Amino acid sequence: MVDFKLYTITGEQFHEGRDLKHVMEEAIHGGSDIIQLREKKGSKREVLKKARMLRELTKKYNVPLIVNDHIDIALAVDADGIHLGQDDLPLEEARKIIGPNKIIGISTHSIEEAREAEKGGADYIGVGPIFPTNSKDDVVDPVTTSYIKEVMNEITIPFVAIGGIKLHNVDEVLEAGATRICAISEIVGSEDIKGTCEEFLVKINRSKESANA
Ligand code: TZP
Ligand code: MG
Repeated sequence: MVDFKLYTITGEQFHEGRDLKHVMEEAIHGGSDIIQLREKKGSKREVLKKARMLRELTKKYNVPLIVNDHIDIALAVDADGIHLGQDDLPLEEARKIIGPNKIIGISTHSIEEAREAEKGGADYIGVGPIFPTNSKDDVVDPVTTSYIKEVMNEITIPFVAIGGIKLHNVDEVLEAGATRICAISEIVGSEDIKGTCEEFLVKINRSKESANA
């Protein structure tokens, strides 16, 4: 079973000229324990090139690599899995293509979507956007932390909270019950990427300890 605490997704519009490899390597050095290549603009070949580079990087550190949208590219570079949204290839079809051993993550915005993903054999779900975000086009309204509570009560597969999560508001997300956090802009747009990841992890770990106390 896949498990992780801090999920970093690429978002080159926030890199401010910094190289993709450098940015993601800093996130890994800061403790990010799963990486997603999310590339909405490039040609297949450009995305493939980035996926190859990130595969090499994540292998070096033994961190799972997930590719957003492109099942063919995920297979071509032997990524650990794919992440799909509600308008992408349905889970059942994706599973047929990618096989039983790869990770499939599904974005969900409602408990109905979460139930469907769980029933269909998703390995984890994204739960969000918790807060408003400018990192995604056509984003739905924030689902707020109340959706986290619904998922906690009912869904047994791992879930990761996403959308507008920053160091200044992550405590609210953790208090609602999330144990896995995903961010784009707060991490890859940070001046100190490694330090930002470390700070997220301090908060995640503190929240886990108090939940277990
Ligand atoms: N899916 C739901 S919200 C979101 C995605 C990809 C964007 C998250 O980016 P940020 O910068 O952490 O708000
Ligand atoms: Mg998608």
